[in-house]
Amino acid sequence: MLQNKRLVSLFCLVMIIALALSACGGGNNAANNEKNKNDNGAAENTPAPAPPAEGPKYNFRLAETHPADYPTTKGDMKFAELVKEKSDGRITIDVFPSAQLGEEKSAIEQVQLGAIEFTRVSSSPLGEFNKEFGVFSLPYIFDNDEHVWKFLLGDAGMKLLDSLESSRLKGLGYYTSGSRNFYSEKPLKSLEDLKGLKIRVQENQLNIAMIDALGANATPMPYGEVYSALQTGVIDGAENNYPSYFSSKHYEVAKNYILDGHQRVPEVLMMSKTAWDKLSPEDQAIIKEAALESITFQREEWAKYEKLSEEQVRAAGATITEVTDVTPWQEAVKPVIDANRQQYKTILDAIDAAR
Ligand code: BDP
Repeated sequence: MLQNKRLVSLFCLVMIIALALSACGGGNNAANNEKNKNDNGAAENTPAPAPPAEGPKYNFRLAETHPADYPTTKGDMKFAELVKEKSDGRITIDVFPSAQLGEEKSAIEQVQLGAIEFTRVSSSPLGEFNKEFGVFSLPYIFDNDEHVWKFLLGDAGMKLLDSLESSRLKGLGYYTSGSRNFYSEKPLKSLEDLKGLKIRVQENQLNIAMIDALGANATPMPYGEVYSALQTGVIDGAENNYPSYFSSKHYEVAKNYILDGHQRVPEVLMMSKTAWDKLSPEDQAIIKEAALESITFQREEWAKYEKLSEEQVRAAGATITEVTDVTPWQEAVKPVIDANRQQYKTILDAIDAAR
């Protein structure tokens, strides 16, 4: 009797250990969980369809600030589509537009922690997490879009993207964002008109210095709060490119737009370094390739939407002022460039060389 009891206990112990071992082996990442589900599913419902491809399955999330029809979101979706195609359906990425997963600063933090796997953000808030990216907040450093892209796609631009690794982020590619201009409900015909206005800026210290140098007062705040801040008079104005000015409807509450083109701040598509490190080299290559391939599509979408935005805001009655001579603006912000030249010397030299 005693002997039997001992045997039963021993059997139970062996079973518990076996169960514990199998749980450890299969449960340490989402991909394995997913794989186990399929294995179980296949055993229950025979005949099972053949799995689409060998290798682990992943379902990732991508945080995006803009709405679904905005060119960056379209770029994200193209990227997701290419990843799915290249992985034969093994890797899927769900794009969450309209800041559903949080405003950009919070999205970056969540991606650093690995709570969200991907995000597309502006270089400006990114500059608070990785100093190098602050360079894009320096005003008037690029001549035009061609100049920006010559730099971004060159060695220095790609090295800059790689530098994100030190901030627990994996830079995948850049998207375009045109040039940024000031707007206000108050008349904006010249640099003089900007004096004393309270202007919302992206959350980056260099923007505050730039606004000070232009004689206005900077109010950093998340993008999603700008419309009501303009409406209630908490701020007098803001600054952004045509597509954002249009899609955010800021033109409804700030109808004067002055085309000084002070910044060209690239958009960055990136992944959590933690999530990246868990991928096989083959899957990493799929993600990197898809990101780079989606750039051309995003730039084409941008060109169309930029044109449409300009037409729409003009049709809605916005007053657009061209700046024929940008020299006084550039002179006003020169102290900001001078104060930061040393810190950004290598990148600024590369930007100059791409001219
Ligand atoms: C837009 C960028 C977006 C930023 C926004 C801003 O595409 O990522 O959040 O500007 O001003 O141009 O915060």
